[in-house]
Amino acid sequence: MRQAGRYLPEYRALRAGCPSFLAFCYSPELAAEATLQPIRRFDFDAAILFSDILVVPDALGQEVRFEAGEGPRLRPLEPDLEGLAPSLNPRKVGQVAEAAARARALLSPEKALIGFCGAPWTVASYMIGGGSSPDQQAVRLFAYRHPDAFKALIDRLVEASVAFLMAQVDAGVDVIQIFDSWAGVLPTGELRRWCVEPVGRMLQELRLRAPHVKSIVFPRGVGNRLTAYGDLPCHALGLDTAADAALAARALPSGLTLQGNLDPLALVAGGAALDEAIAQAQENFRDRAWIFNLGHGVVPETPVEHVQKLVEALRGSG
Ligand code: 1CP
Repeated sequence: MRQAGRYLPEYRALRAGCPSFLAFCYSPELAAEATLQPIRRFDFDAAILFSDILVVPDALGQEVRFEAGEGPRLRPLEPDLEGLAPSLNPRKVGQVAEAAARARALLSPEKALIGFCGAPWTVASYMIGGGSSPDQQAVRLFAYRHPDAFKALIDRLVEASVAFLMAQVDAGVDVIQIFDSWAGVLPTGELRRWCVEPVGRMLQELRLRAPHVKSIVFPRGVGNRLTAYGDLPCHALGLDTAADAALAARALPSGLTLQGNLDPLALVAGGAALDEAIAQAQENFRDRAWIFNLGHGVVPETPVEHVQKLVEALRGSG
């Protein structure tokens, strides 16, 4: 999850040495090191590549900046997509791929390395809106007012995102995850059109080009529309904190692995609240193939000892 490393003092120390977040993402040495830090400390089963979903607009030539304490800022796109390159900057993609190759070489073989990208809808929401917004009004209005231009942007992002993922696959990632963090703001028809269908196209292409690679889709905030994802050719579906895990476990095809969905704030709180949340998750997913995860990113104020305790509790229950 995003910001997974920020609660770790060793990440903050490494990050302090690099003034720009994007420069950090494009440094193969720093990004590989940040990828491995949580594994060294907690011996997790899988590492997630240190990068960001906004590397894709940046590598397509859109200006992207990360302001401290403010989140990302992008120069908003014109409706004609003027200024956007037809394909990703190969040098930038190469640096991310090199980070993945280094991390894979340093990880022990039994640990999985997860590569990722944002889903076209979520990446487009930052490209059109110019930053983060709780209801994503700008991109939703753009999609209603300029459906042809928006379709062209989504198609460009499908292609660029598959290329970005394939560069990571060729560098050795074992699993890819597609983050659709803003899927939940859309009405159901729009959700199918701008989220489910384009992500489905990406998965089909990846299946053809990298049949050995496993895939996880994380459509945050979709509630009972999770069932719209049941037919996608992915291996696992990530559930967010607010998803009804027990209902999802009953409603989704039994061959689909579920991932999730402990509340990141239960991890901050620790104590009885954390014990209860762990027990509840184990109960909810009892009869399913399940990848334990949080329902969203680790928040920076999470005590490191609580993460240690969580790992011990999960391992202890075997
Ligand atoms: O300086 C810093 O440390 C900035 C914090 C940070 C980090 C650590 C950002 C800024 N991105 C990341 C890395 C990141 N992003 C990872 C690597 C794993 C790790 O954290 O170690 C991953 C998987 C992401 C994915 C990502 N980036 C998502 C999808 C997941 C999610 O959280 O929903 C999204 C939406 C982003 C955009 C982003 N990156 C960073 C910020 C502040 C934002 C905007 C978030 C928002 O709109 O609220």
